[in-house]
Amino acid sequence: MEILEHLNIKIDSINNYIEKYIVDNNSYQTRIFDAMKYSIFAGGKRLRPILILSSYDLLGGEDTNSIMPFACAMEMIHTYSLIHDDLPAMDDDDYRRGKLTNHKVFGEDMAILAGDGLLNSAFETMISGAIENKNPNALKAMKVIAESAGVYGMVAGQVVDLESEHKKIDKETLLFIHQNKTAALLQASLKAGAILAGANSAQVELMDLAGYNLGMAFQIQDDILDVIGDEKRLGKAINSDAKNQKSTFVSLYGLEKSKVYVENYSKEAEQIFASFGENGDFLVKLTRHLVKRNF
Ligand code: GRG
Repeated sequence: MEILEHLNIKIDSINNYIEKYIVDNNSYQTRIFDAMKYSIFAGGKRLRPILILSSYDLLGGEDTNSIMPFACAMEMIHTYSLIHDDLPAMDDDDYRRGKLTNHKVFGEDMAILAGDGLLNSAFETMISGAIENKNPNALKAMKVIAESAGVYGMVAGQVVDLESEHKKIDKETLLFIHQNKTAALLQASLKAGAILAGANSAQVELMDLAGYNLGMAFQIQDDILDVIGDEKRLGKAINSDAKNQKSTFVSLYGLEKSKVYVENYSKEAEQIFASFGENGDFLVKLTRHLVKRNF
């Protein structure tokens, strides 16, 4: 099966589960459900849930449906972060996933709450999943996911990213931002999938390293696309980093050197996935697909 066909099957299945987990109880707060659903069903590659499912498969997990709460929770966390990142107080963007940003449609107050709602729903979904499915490793996986999104992970990356606007920063600071803002959720996805499959600590460490390398390649490609990408394909404005005077790999090293960094980081990830033999094929192809993307 071609990678795109494979990905579309996974995306459909993830979307069906997200529908089940975000349920409007038709009470007074209906608008929050409209706002949450607007952004989570606005498209998106569903990369983080796909990574959880794929690493679970890779490490011998046998009941994919039972880990859907964790996969979908990761997408809820990611979508919350996009809604908040687009707010006027942060990056102040008008388009995301090809549609007006959440605050443009629902107002800033509701967009903040939609993000809060999605973040909380992620934990409600995982806890319900853990109780229902009795996976002995569920708590461990939730800890990894929670840490990746918090003040030792994505929030930390966002803090330093915001503080670094209008400044020239050094490579170490840029690596800190990229690792925490972007790679942390990818690392956590691959680790959580492995943990839920009952992998041993050496295998979980390998997933961590692969996630770091994939995450860095993914973010540097994002930096590149912010300069040379096509707005229609990306579903958002380009030159956003320049507008906010952010340092990126492209501003620090130029386009050509940035492309070499993407290639080197992605090769590291691919080698780790390939070390699992044929079972690693999907993740090798996914890595290639992501770093060659123009969307
Ligand atoms: C608000 C705490 C907080 C964090 C925000 C996600 C984020 C951190 C900022 C968004 C801007 C950005 C460039 C983030 C880096 C990660 C990234 C490339 C996000 C876009 O992810 P994709 O390409 O998006 O997977 P889709 O729409 O496909 O899900």
